[in-house]
Amino acid sequence: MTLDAPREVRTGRSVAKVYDYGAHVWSWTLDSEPVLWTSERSVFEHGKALRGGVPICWPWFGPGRSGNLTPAHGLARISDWTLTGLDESSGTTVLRYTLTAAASPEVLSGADWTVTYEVSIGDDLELALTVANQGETDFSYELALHAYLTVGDVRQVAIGGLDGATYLDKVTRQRESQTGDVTITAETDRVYDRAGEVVVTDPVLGRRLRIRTEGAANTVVWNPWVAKAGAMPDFGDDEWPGMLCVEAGNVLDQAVTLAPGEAATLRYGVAVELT
Ligand code: TA6
Repeated sequence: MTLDAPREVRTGRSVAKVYDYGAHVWSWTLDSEPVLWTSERSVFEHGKALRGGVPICWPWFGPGRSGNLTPAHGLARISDWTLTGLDESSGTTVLRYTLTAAASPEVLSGADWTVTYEVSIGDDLELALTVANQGETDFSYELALHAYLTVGDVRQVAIGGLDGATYLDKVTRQRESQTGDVTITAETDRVYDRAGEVVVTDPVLGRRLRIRTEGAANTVVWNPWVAKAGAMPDFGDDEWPGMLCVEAGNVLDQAVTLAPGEAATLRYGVAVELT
């Protein structure tokens, strides 16, 4: 079943498209320049993930901590969220979405929870996702805002802010320590044990993307490179140089456990600076 058309949000400098499906921020342009990346090969079918924008990975990341959970990255990104608010003021539009155990028990069974997601579109993009435990028992989850960013040539970008951080290299399955800026010279799939501020310097597009996060323990950096891109039907073979995922989350041993009545918020913001 094809998806309902996305909501289009226009502010002074921004145009964004957001699907209620997955509460998926699909595209965002600032001064007509794409900041989020979208694949021309993405599918738009209920039950399948979109390829690009900012997928919400919840309540697990990838195959989950056990390594055998499907669908990859959990069910939140392929579920119908409810728009519960839309506010426009002084050049910023805020969309509010909810996903609840009552409406979507299959997403995380055996617990009573509400996920609220605020998408703020203006001169910056600000995302805030809150998970609340409304039940009588603890529950745990992994979470990531899996942002796909547009870059001029991923082979020429420098990713600052992770110097000295340890990381799991999911390509080699080794734990490593980062020295200096992260550069992309092959398939790259790393879960860093640090979050906060990351700056993607893009000499081809003449800009820096400044990413600020709160409530995250991990930064994930991903580019599939040639072979992985060629193996994904919803990813064009020649698209990989133009994209870079810089994700914020709480994954693997940084998964979150909420006691009854507790809530936790993950924030992810992108600001564009011309160089
Ligand atoms: O965040 C990086 C990653 O976990 C990669 O391992 C790769 O699987 C990517 O996510 C995309 O996952 P998806 O299920 O959307 O194809």
